[in-house]
Amino acid sequence: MKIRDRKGLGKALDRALATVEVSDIHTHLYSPCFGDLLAWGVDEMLTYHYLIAEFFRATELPYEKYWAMTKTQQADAIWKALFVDRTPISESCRGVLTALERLGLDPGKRDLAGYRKWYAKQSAEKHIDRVFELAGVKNCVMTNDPFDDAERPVWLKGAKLDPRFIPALRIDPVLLSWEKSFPRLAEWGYQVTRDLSARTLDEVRRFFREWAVKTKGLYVGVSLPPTFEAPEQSDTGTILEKAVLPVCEELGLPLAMMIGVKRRVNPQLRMAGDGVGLARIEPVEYLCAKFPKNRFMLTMLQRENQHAACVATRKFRNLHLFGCWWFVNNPSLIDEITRERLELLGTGFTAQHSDARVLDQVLYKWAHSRKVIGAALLDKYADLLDTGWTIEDSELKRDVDALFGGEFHAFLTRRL
Ligand code: RAT
Ligand code: ZN
Repeated sequence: MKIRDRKGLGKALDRALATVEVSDIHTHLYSPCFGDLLAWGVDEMLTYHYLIAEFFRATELPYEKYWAMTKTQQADAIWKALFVDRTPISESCRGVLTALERLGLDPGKRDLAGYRKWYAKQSAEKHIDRVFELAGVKNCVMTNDPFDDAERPVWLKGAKLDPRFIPALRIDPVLLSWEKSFPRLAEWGYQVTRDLSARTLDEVRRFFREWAVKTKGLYVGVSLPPTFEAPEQSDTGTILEKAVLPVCEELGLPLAMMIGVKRRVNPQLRMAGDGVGLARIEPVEYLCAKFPKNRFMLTMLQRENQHAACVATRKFRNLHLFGCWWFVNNPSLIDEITRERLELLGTGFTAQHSDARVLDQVLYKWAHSRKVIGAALLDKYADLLDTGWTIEDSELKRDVDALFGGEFHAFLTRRL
């Protein structure tokens, strides 16, 4: 069906956005076979680290006192400070309310006890079905770290994955802190030493290969600091070029680079204590040019890095830009970044990932992003109609599918 005007466009776009089945390509969710690692429920949402950071600015409670509380007490304290004593206007707070509303609970009641009661009656399996269906998400990519002591045993005894949860191998410990990590590799039977000798690098490659095969990871991922450099004469530089990228090429796996995080700028906040910094784009350009047979994925944390990331993506077919990550996953910035990307890349990128750590968060992250991305798309299509170009319903659906996961999955197999 041909779309003739902005009104028709709005309707067709709403339909496409409502029916698109999202592939959520970076989350911290786990298949149910990992047991308690899959977080869900209202207390988990309230104690999300994004909210913990906001809580500490709204309370006089000493850090240690908060960390000594039970999860329920922490959730109570956050609820009181951010939802009762203040208006929950921040994106992370609003997210909790959207998720509750999507589940049929009434945020207007402000009834934490009632929400808890409702959750207590749900089973994990049914809740997963419900959340995926309500969020319009068909699958999500996990973050699987062999160094995680809770996760590793599940892989070792053979994880029986729910197919909606797709693995991705996370490699931060080996790539970023070799000095601390090599003794663990040695403990697990790899013949490694502190210095990155040829024999050690051989074994590091064996480690990556074995875990990539064991997890059947869709890609290999790492979060990098703003100071990330390549080429670099360092343990990280050597491991990256001599172990990670060769194995990625051999197995046809992209390396996802998430650049810009400054870990623990306030250590008292623990995992809520990370900050952001301006990164250089040159390392990305160097890697894409030097390793043309490798695929790379890129997301950057600082707002001021977004434009350079788009331009680098234009230059390399082996680079895929994805998501509005963490501190830029806010409506005002998603709006800006999506428009910038559409203008520079057409539909050749992944508009969003959720980064959800709590299952229920996919409800709000995708609801909020759909709305903002939809508004940006509407304007862009309207500009096309103004030229006299015509647009079919089916083309619009094709584009939306591409932006919400289709383009990424095509990138995985596109010939380089
Ligand atoms: O968004 C987050 O929850 C962050 O804490 C990080 O996990 C980040 O997304 C990462 O994957 O390093
Ligand atoms: Zn993440």
